[in-house]
Amino acid sequence: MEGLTQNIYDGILEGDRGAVKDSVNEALEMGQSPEILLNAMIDAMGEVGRLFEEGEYYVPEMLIAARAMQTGLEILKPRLKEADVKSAGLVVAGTVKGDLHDIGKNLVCIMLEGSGFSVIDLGTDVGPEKFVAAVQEHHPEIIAMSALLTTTMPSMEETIKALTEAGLREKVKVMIGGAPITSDYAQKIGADGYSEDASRAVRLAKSLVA
Ligand code: B1M
Repeated sequence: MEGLTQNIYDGILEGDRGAVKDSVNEALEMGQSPEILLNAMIDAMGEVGRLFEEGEYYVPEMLIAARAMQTGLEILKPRLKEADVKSAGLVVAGTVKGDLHDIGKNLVCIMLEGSGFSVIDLGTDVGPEKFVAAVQEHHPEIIAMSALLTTTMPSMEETIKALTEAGLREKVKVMIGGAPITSDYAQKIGADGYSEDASRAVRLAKSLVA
């Protein structure tokens, strides 16, 4: 059984979706607890994040690792629900209005899910009104906004203003990220936090709900 858990860990590090899928299925068939398998996946993703921060992994390695993890997560999801694993918090995520770049945002969502957060992904081109409606409907702990274009960054500030106008700003934390975003910009528009990559986004989200 330990071998299978190790295979899952190694499969994620190597971005080997087939190995992850087979090992997760086999371990579940043998009665392994989904929580133990999830922990192996989270550990592996933590290691991927560390390797990325140290410059040993680049975006392609991080992406294939993330896809491998997503493959494992899809199999585990229904079992985790059955096992009633407590969520670390609910995040509503989206790429802001006018912006169609979603690779980084997807990576952030996968890393958050892999770390125990529940994520509602609103997709791309998400305007302030959609974020506000999602907060009213789902009551998340965190809104996570991504922007890759300098021209779409202002939509983040508009969303924060729209949350304030709807009386929701105190009820939800706002985190932002994306290539043109800086922590100065986050401060300027009144966001609660900024992170420059997906693994730091997890640390930020954890600190925001602590
Ligand atoms: Co476009 N694009 N693009 N593009 N594109 C950029 C962003 C650009 C920098 C390229 C360039 O000119 N050098 C440039 C923006 C210039 C600027 O505004 N300063 C640009 C442009 C101009 C455009 C178009 C306007 C081009 C055109 O049509 N003339 C157009 C706009 C379309 C639109 O959005 N309305 C456009 C279109 C596209 C494609 C559709 C072809 C494609 C997107 C496909 C997709 O996403 N499904 C695309 C791509 C692929 C890029 C580049 C090459 C790569 C982006 C990417 O996916 N990176 C990009 C150049 C570049 O970044 N080098 C570029 C990999 C990804 C993992 O990184 O998204 O940065 P990233 O996410 C990171 C961090 O930023 C962070 O974590 C992630 C992982 O570590 N992060 C967060 C992201 N979101 C976060 C949220 C968080 C926390 C962290 O908390 C909430």
